[in-house]
Amino acid sequence: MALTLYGGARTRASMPRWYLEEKGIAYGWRQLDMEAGEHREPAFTAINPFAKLPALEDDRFVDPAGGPLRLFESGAILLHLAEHDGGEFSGPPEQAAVRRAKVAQWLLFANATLAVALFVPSNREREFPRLMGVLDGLLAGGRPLVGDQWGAADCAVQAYLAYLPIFFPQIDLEPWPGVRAAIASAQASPAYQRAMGGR
Ligand SMILES: N[C@@H](CCC(=O)N[C@@H](CS)C(=O)NCC(=O)O)C(=O)O
Repeated sequence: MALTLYGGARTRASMPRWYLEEKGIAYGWRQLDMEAGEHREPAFTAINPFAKLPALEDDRFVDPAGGPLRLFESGAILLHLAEHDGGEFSGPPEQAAVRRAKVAQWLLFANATLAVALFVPSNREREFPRLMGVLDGLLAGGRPLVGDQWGAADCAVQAYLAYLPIFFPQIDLEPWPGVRAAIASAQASPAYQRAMGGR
């Protein structure tokens, strides 16, 4: 299998896994037993020295340092998949460059800005409503964030938003119908349901 995704129950591996499932990309799935500390064992720290999930092995590419390409960070994994499997950056080079830059922007936003607003308690009061207000407007029409097809940017942003009812059911999403629709559309996707199956 060219692509092997390493994940664990209740980890962000569900994000690239959703992308793979949604796009119908063939991959192997290795679920590590985190409670048993499998992610800290040398077999996995050879793939991600930080011992965190997800990680991806792609043996279509040879790392000049040796072995197949090994990637950690869900955003980097999504960007790689968007490029080589999702066909998100095909077409005229200038348009492809713009789409690639925008996808990178949304992946970084999701992982560095949105995730922090959600999961760092001190940010949840001030930063979170500010981000929700803007996202709500951007998501309102149900259009993809980049280009005209659902892609890595939508996957990352929707996956974090869909954590809201799971981790913070007390947060009232009533003021943000666009955000609620984005969550509902993720939850309704069979590919998302399969990716979240291990939760
Ligand atoms: N920014 C990283 C976060 C990775 C991360 O923190 N993964 C958690 C699970 S969601 C993990 O593996 N934690 C295990 C540990 O820290 O021991 C990403 O998006 O991939």
